[in-house]
Amino acid sequence: MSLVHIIDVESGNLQSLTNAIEYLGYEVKLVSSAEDLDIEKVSRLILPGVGNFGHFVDNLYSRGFEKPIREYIDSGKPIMGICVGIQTLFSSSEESLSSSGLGLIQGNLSKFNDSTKPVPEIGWNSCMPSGDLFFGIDPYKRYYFVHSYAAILDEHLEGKIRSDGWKIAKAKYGDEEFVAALYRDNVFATQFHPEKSSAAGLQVLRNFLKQEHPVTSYTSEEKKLLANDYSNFGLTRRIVACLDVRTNDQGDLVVTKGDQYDVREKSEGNDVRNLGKPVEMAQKYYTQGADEVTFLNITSFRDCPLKDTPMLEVLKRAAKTIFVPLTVGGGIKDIVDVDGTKKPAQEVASLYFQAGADKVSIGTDAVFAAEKFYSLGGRGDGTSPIETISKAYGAQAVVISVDPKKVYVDSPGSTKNKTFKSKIANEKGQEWCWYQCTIKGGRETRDVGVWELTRACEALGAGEILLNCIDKDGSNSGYDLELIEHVKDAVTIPVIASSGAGNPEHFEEAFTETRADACLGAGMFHRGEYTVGDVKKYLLQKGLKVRVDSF
Ligand code: 1PR
Repeated sequence: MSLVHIIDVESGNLQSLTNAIEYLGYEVKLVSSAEDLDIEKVSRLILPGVGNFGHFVDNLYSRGFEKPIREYIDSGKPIMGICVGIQTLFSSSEESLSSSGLGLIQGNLSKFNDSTKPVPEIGWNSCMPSGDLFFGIDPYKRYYFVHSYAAILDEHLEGKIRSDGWKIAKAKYGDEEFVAALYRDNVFATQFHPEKSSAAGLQVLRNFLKQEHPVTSYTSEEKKLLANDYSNFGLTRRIVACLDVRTNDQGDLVVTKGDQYDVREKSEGNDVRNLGKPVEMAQKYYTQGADEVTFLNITSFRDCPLKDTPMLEVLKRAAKTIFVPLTVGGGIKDIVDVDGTKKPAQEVASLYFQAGADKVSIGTDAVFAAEKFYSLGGRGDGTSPIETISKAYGAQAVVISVDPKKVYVDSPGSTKNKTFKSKIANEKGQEWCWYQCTIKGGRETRDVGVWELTRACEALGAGEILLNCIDKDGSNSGYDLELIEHVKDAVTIPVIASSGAGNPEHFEEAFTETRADACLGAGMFHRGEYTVGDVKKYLLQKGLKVRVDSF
């Protein structure tokens, strides 16, 4: 079995990458200190990175990796950079002006323009067709991107990179073209995450490891169906499958599903609804084509010893065979372990990242953080889990899970929170409304609106919003479209619509009538009424681009 070396400077996606390479039949050795990088013995080297450019390159240099990496590159043996790994090949980034990259490419990285599209770019994009793509990168397949900064191309930068002998795979996010992958001699790098890009990404990784450049051909019909369009900034419509997980009365960890968050059967002894086993169900949705899988530990407010958290084991097992992004939520907060030791939220999150999670989602603690943000006059003090996790792992790793309820009022003056006039009046004829945030899975309401909460969390460093709706949860009546637009008006980070999906039409409705960046489904998938594939096929028929790995 061949050995692959991965540079380990504690960046978030190492476990996922390790899992993907092992799945392809290779052995992995993580190298966390420069002394252990014996370049004579290395035949394939990977430089992965996530999070902040400065944090990553400074860490690389302080651990003495610069010299051996340069020597390895000079030796002519294959090296591959991933995400911040590709960025490290450039000279600098607007993200951290005081830090320098390796400078193999004399160019700067800059931030996407967020006045025209959500930033970070999170989702499945494609490379633009061109005659000289490499390592089997396929313009009709989709790859998972998650980043705010990129080598954004203008004529000057593109000309310079090409004249230095690099081949470029270009992608387009909204109106900006950027470097999706690069290749010259023995150096290959991708801005996307092949280890999180399902079968298409694994293929690219395999091609690099084997040093092969296959080309897939398509019929003109297939090309028409699969070709990218830019109606959603170049991203496919992202479908997320969500698993609410808890222990039932028999002590088994089960996937459950509530109606307005009530997960107990109305009859038959009032048991917790048991819809299946978390890992098996997650694998099923991955096979059906889910673009992401989210696990929510819905009884996390009950404390349990950190290392025994059953969700860690779920994540570890799921991440071994599921190669799309995994999010885990529930209990991401500062905790006091049973032996009395304090564990900061960042440490809790890091255990999940090490287990294979790509993002953590924060519910209850996000409400507390927003309340504090406003009490400090609109700023954070650096201590909230949103701030600490975002600083260490990047904004893209921090999702805010919101559990709001609609509240009608007589007039906007009736509350300090942002209101709007709903098209759906209540039984009293009231039209003005706001959405009140709750904590502990809807058990307690707080005097903070979803508008205020999401804006505060964005300012504190969150990268995405998972927008549930207690009124709609489990109703099969479609998403709350007004709520989605209300939140899209509040923030520029991506918003995942959740709660209420009952059929494929509801996904189409949310994608065409709102600016939802992704749509999440739970009950309709768990009950077997529709598969993720059914939803995707329907959206494709309606002209909405989705990721399809195979027909
Ligand atoms: O507060 O940070 O510990 O996180 C707890 C997490 O658990 C939060 O993300 C919260 O949303 C979630 N949660 C808590 N209680 C429940 C419950 O259902 N009793 N589930 C719960 C939230 C919402 C979605 C659901 C959609 C789609 N579930 O995950 O899957 O509403 O459902 P549908 O498509 O069937 O309508 P913390």
